[in-house]
Amino acid sequence: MIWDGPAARAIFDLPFMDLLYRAQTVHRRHFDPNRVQMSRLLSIKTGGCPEDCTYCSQSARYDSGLSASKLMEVERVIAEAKRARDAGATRYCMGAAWRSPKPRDMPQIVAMIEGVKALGLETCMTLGMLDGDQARTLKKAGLDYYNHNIDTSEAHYSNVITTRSFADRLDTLAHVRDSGIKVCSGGILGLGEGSQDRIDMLVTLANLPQPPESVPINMLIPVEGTPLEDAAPIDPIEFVRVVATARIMMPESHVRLSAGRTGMSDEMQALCFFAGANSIFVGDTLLTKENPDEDQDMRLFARLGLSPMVAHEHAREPDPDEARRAMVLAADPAIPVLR
Ligand code: SAM
Ligand code: DTB
Ligand code: SF4
Repeated sequence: MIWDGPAARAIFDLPFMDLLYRAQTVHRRHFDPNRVQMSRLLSIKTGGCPEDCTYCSQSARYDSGLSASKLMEVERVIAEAKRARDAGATRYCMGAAWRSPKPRDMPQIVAMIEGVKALGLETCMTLGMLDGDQARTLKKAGLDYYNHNIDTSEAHYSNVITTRSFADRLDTLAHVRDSGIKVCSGGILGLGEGSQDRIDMLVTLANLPQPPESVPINMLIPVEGTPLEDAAPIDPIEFVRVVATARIMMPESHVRLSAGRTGMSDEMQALCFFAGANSIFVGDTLLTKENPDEDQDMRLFARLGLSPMVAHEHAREPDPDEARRAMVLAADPAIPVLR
């Protein structure tokens, strides 16, 4: 199913109530609306990154006050993962502040994947750009997911990052997909982009040869010392519109409410879950920045009657006509409801 820009725009621009109703309707066709998948993050290599991503605390080009560290010992990663598993995590995501992994780092990375997998956890990594050989090596080690965000639209990309191109990102996503690793790819809202950039980003993701299994929607965490430290915050209603549009355009993907939840009210998060977000990061630290602590998340879940998704729980039976139906209806704003 190929999405075109005008069809995506028509969905995004629906009256808010119609948009949310449609998103929730699509969501219920594929997922249990009261379950949310939970992943835990660990920074296995922090800071000192050569890339110039203007939002990032870990770029060596900006003084965010972060001190750089070396790649973590395998034993320590496994011990942290075990703690996370014992506390209920089902997927473990490991992130490194690299442009791409160096050949000398690969054996250590492979050992981490094997060790974390042996604990019975799903594994996810985000290590920057990969070539085909690297992707195959990670797959062979047992990696389940690879996170690699396109971050924003192609048009806005060079305003945010100049040390690599949008096409480089798509190349890595193709290597990951071809290797058989599941794809996690999304972006950040609040990078000075306009609503058309947000829609274009979703069109790119939805039109990949196969949409990502997981689509993180991050809200910029403004980091002091980076060029985006004073970026204007995104309107929460606009944020929810993006989540709802992502849900309608990628009905079988997990839409992940990622960075920035400490800057969201419970009500905003509830609207995001209603709009179809069904995955979060748990634990009080993301890679370097804050995240709500687990008590806070458990209180929110209790208030909303949400419960954690168990490992390997997937979308309901695929419905090949879903996206087509949404697109046809989007072209006719006189029809407010999906039937
Ligand atoms: N270095 C690797 C890369 O960029 O692909 C992996 C780690 S990187 C920190 C992972 C993702 O975190 C980025 O692609 C970006 O979308 C997100 N991110 C980084 N800093 C952020 C911030 N301040 N606010 C929101 N999201 C952020
Ligand atoms: C993603 O999209 N968000 C996560 C994960 N993928 C690796 C990272 C968020 C990082 C937030 C900023 C920080 O902690 O430094
Ligand atoms: Fe490096 Fe990733 Fe941060 Fe960009 S987002 S500076 S590549 S760690």
